[in-house]
Formats: sequence, C-alpha cells, structure tokens
Amino acid sequence: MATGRLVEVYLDLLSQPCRAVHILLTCTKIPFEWTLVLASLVCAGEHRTLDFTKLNPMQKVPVMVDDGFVLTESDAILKYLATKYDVPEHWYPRQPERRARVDEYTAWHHTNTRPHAAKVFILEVLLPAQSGSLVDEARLNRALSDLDDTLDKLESMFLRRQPFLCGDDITVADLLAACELTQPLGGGRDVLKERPQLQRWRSRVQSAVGEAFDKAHVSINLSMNRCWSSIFEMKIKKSYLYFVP
Ligand SMILES: N[C@@H](CCC(=O)N[C@@H](CS)C(=O)NCC(=O)O)C(=O)O
Repeated sequence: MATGRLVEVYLDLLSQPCRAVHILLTCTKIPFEWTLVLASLVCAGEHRTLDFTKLNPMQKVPVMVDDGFVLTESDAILKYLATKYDVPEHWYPRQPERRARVDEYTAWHHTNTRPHAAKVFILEVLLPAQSGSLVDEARLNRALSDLDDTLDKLESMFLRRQPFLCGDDITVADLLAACELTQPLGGGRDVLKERPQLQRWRSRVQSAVGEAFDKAHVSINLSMNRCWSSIFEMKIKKSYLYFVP
C-alpha cells in the first residue's frame, strides 16, 4: 500500500452504495479522505455542480480518486480497493471460483436487491416527502412483492448453505446487499422482520465489520435529519405544510 497518500472519495451516506464503500474503507483501515456530496433525491444536489460533473459526468455518487485515477460505480470501486490495497483476501478472493461467486452476486444485485429495496424507500419516504402526496399503496404493495421475490432468492440461492452471500466469509457483496436492505429502515420498515435467516446473515455482517457499520449508518440519520430539515423549510417557504416525517 502506498504511504502518505489518501484515497479520495465523494460520498453521501444517505446513499446505499456510498455506505458500502465507506464501510470497506473504514474497516480495512485504508487511509481515505472523504468529501461529502449531497446527492440524494431530497438533498442539495451538489452532484450537479460543474466541478463534480467534470469528475463524474453521470452526476452520481460514489466516486473515488486514487492517485489521479477516477473511478465511479460502487461495485467497481469496492473491487478495485480490495484488489489494490493490502486488505484481507476474503473481501474479494483471488481464487477464480470464489471470486466468480462474488461477481455472480454483484451482477445480480444491480437488477434485483438494489432496485427492489430502493423502490420501497422511494415510494414510502422520498416521494411523499418531496411531493406532499400520500404513499401510493398500490405501487408500494407491488414493490414489496418484488422485494419479497428477491429476498426469497437471497435465502434460497445465495444463503442456501453458507453464512455469507458468497461463501464462508464476508465479501464486498455482503456490504452492497446489507446497505441496500437497511435503506427502508429510514421509513421505519424492517424488510427482514419476517426473515430469520436473513436477520442472522445481517447480524453476521454487522459483527464482521464492527463499528464501521454503525458509523456509516449513524450518518444516515444525520443526513436524513438534514434532508428532513431542508424539506421542512422548503415547505414552510412555499406556505404549505404537509407530511413532516
Ligand atoms: N450504480 C451506481 C448507482 C449510483 C447512484 O445511483 N447513486 C445515487 C445515490 S444512491 C445518486 O448519486 N443519485 C443522484 C442522482 O441520480 O441525481 C453505483 O452502484 O455506484
């Protein structure tokens, strides 16, 4: 590992993929410097500034800069960090079959766990907060049913005979999944409530990363509070007062 140099990351901890990157950096002790970019749907939109757009034309967080090398996409960032830095091998195993198991989950994650868990949070929390309208129950129920299918597959395929999603030890795949499945808690919904197998997995992930999990998720509360305050102010300015979380 290079010494005296910090990996730069641009993160908003209200964002699930950002939290996964933050947890890996924290618990592997890779020296990093973090710039807060409020990019979540209800926040300031700092990801749309000219400077940030130069860094990531897609205007999304997370972004990593390592010695001038700019990388976007949490999946790529996590795997790059685990490969480049001297971190325990279990995060992204070198052995081809074990590595392929991680790639198998992460490829699936971006069209399953991520959109399905995120949609529940968006429908239940963000859209009502932004628009002042009530939760669209029909859409929410469809989203919950899609998420249920995903949770079934997590249990029956990925966790069938092993403690973590891709084997006997924690990998970057578990971080991506755990951060995503935590997001609906922002609206008070524990999507794993009726799922003891997944609850046990979540506890194993939390124990494996220790304080790093809480650090990333304490910030979700802080970010949330900041977001809620700005929504609240916005609504006062507009002179209508509705849903205040
Ligand atoms: N596939 C990307 C997703 C990144 C992403 O969607 N980031 C969101 C926050 S969770 C964002 O920056 N949204 C701002 C926007 O779309 O305007 C990853 O895993 O890094």
